[in-house]
Amino acid sequence: MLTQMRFDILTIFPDYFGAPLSCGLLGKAIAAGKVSVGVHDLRGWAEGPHRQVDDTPYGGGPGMVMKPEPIWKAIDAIRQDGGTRPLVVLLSPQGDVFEHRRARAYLESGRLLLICGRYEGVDHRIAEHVVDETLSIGDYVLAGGEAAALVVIEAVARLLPGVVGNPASVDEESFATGLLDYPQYTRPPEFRGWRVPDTLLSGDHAQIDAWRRAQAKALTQRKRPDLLERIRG
Ligand code: JEE
Repeated sequence: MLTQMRFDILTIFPDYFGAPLSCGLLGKAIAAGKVSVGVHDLRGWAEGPHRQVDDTPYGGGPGMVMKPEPIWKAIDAIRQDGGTRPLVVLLSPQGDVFEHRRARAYLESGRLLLICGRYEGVDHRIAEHVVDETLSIGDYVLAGGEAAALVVIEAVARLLPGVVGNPASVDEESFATGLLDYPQYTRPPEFRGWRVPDTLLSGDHAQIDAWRRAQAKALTQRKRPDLLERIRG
């Protein structure tokens, strides 16, 4: 079982990653040496006085496309340094949709290089010939790959042993079990007339477990029947 994870990020906005990598669970995992992240400025591999990383699309159309040469040089340089060769992932609206199962596979790889485009995306030759896979975090359009890269890093890092406080919680959570979470409550027992379900106040743990299982199942049936289909196969 892997106990450490290395992430490399290629971006034209290295500053974007400051706060997210220093706060909360991820910040702690990095401080503890369980996770390491290298943020690489693509412009360092761009040519000319303007360090140009984009150009107009062949065939016309709106916006700009990221040039292949700086991205290829950067990937080649980043994957040479450090021990293990990374799995190279390009964030893109056209990618495979990110899910828990893939987060686990990324953890097993030990090292991930995340390529963040901007503008209208990256010259297709990079997706076809250079990267190992193309990934989307969902069916909506972002302004670039950076926010998606953070989503992937957070989802993978929390699967490392010791990153989440209680390790049992990682295996029991919804996308590991295939069910949505049961509803959670805390004090007070009554708030503005809204009461916590009596079962949870009963102290009867067999009854509480049964209630939670039933709630999780009913909620999944109502909101995500697709998840139940997948459990049944
Ligand atoms: C990487 C550039 C911006 C905006 C045009 C959009 C027309 C690219 N789940 C996810 N959503 N978006 C991304 C993502 C967005 C990116 C880049 C990832 C690099 N952009 C961009 C608009 C368009 N197309 C789709 O419909 C057709 C293209 C992402 C992830 N991961």
